Amino acid sequence: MPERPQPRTGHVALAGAPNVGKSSLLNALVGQHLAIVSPRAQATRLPVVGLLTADDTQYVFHDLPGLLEPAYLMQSRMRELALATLRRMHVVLHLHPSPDAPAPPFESVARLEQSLEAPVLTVYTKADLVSPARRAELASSGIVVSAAGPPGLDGLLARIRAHLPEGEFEHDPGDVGTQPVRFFVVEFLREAAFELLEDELPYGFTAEVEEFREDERPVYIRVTLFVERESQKRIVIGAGGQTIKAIGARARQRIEEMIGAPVYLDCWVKVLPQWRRSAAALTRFGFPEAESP
Ligand SMILES: Nc1nc2c(ncn2[C@@H]2O[C@H](COP(=O)(O)OP(=O)(O)OP(=O)(O)O)[C@@H](O)[C@H]2O)c(=O)[nH]1
Ligand SMILES: [Mg+2]
Repeated sequence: MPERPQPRTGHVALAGAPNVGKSSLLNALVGQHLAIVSPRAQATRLPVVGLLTADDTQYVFHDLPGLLEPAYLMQSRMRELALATLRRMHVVLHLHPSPDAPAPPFESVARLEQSLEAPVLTVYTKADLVSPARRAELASSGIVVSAAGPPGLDGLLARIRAHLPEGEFEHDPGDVGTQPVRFFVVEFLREAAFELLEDELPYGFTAEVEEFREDERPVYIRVTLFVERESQKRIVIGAGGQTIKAIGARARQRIEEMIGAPVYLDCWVKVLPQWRRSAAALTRFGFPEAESP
């Protein structure tokens, strides 16, 4: 009898510049809308973990915030978190949009001082936006994918799998995410803010779960939405409360899909000036302080 192959389990980063399609690819890989997506850059602030267990292989994907030159404290913490995650991966996928190929070296995109131990695979995203001939050309220097349909993701998975170590699964094969529902409540509110608020507003927007009563039906979730200025608070509330109602309704729908139960989402808005530049506020909102080297 041939021996059963050992299971493989490994950690895989989806990394690259902002807006290249990292979160969309994560969602396509795990088959669920876990990570928020927006046509506007810098939607992802904190890594989102997505799991795919296929036969004897468990892929633990880490969707990272886009790598950029930080302009203020929140962006510094986003970058530190992304770099710390990159250093513990088995494989790093460097995502770059097919229409903007070729991809620059990952070291220059990430401005790494030391190269990574893990292999870096170039992945050309948004392949549906280029011609079949161009896709064939790009396939000689990278893995060509689209989150919007074919080309399929099986080729990508096969390429990743070859680099994953043998080892037991770390998570239940049926699991898709690892982070608490509270994390996704904030994310889905932020996604609704990207969809419904204009200009700079979504960038100064975040939320915090104050109360979560999951044994009740509907599940009761009370959140505070934070903005940086009084004028923004008025916009978020909207005439007669219509904007905050719309934001809450969109987020609630996503939360209900995730937990499979009806939800009552109770939203309140507060002003927290300059929270993106405040160490205390950022720590409170889940952006860890960098570990000292
Ligand atoms: N046509 C097409 N559009 C895509 C594809 N993947 C992503 N997009 C679009 O590209 C935009 C950015 O996608 P995201 O997945 O949010 O990109 P990201 O790299 O996670 O962005 P940040 O988190 O902001 O760094 C969105 O408008 C997506 O709908 C794709 O395969 N094809
Ligand atoms: Mg993203």
